[in-house]
Amino acid sequence: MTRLVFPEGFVWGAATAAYQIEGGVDARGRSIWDTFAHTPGKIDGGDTGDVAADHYHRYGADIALMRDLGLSAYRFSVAWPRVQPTGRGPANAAGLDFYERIVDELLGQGIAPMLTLYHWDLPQELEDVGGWAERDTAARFAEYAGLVAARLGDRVPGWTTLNEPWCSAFLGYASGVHAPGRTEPAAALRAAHHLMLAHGLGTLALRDALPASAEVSIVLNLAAVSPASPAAEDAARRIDGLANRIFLDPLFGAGYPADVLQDTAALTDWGFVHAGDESIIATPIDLLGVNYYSPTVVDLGEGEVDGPWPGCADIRTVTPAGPTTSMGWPIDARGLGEILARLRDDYPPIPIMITENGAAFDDVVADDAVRDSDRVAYLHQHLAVAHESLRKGVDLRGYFVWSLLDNFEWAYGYAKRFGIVHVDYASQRRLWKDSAYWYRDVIKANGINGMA
Ligand code: IFM
Repeated sequence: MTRLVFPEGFVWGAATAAYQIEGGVDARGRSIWDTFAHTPGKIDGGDTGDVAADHYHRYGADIALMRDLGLSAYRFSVAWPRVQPTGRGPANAAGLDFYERIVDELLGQGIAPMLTLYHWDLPQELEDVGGWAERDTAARFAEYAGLVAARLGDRVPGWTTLNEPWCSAFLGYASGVHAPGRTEPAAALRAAHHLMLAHGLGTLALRDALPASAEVSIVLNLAAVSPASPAAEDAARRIDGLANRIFLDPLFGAGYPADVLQDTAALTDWGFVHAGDESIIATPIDLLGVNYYSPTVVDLGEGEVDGPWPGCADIRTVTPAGPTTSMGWPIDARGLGEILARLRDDYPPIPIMITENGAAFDDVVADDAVRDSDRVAYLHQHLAVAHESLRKGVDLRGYFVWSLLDNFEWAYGYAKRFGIVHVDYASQRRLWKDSAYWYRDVIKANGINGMA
């Protein structure tokens, strides 16, 4: 059996996000996800993140678990309303204390903290005055970034401004399946721009406060888009514009793509993009995070009512034949390779990390074990593609599994389990799934077996 060995120093990590695992809601301000989750009918089973995996109280044991896995890095997010309960004003010291404890504990265990400032939990007071559809929210984000950096900048080597602005803008403001639950396609495009502006302003604020050695990044959920038939080629171009190029082009200095502006002209004149915004968005970063789960296949046809793609009511996404995860997402690791190759070929050189990759399956606990061979196979396939991409010249520096723990999967609540460690929500007991043992061995060997 061939061995696929990763380069020395390759970062092996796991990722989580504040609202999905922390709980501890009484110690912070309210976010849009508190409001959304407590609105009847929005989340499967009426679940909320009030307790989640109770990481707020159990972070010490969870970090010991990370150490036992052998992680070299841990990607987590800071809940903005813990730091600024209303989204503006001075820092709440107790909120920053909590993240300082996490960071110090990680460093003590030899695990590099990789901190994300925004993984979707906007303070509710900011949404009350318009949320991401309003320009001022970008300025508020930069202020918040500066506060976190002032406290933790001396110890945290990796800083991410935003996680998946596509989801914040288009699931939050167009399809409304995520908080704040708005179905206003024009506002979704405004939100996309203000998120990117927040990224740029946030990067500038971080640069002011951080030592030169700190690395700043953004994490995008890029899509490998393909047409279901030749007739859908233009549809694929339009979806590619809204999934990928609307973020990547301004990030790398090319400004918003002309075809995206044209495709969405019936919704907005893009007057919310002010002179100078695009150069702020293009402020250089050190690293690009890529989250990948499944490919996107599109066809012409009636799209969803209130779909996530502004101006694309004539396009639908289709699920190709083949295996899917319990989310109904097709399993096809080739999309990851396509995205990495495209970044290598079409954009300026930049180090890349796969900052999320993983799968939900219907795990069963039996005899104190979770035999999740489906998840192991999924991770194995994607790591093989990551290795192949390295061989083909992609500057890939690390891989983070999503997720360390089972957690609150947004609109699906606790019904979907992405963790390599099982969480029994009644007892909060953690149980390593087979995938956790497998990942521990991968990390130890710094490699995987070649695919059969
Ligand atoms: O759980 C989410 C995460 O918060 C962001 N990326 C996708 C994951 C799976 O849906």
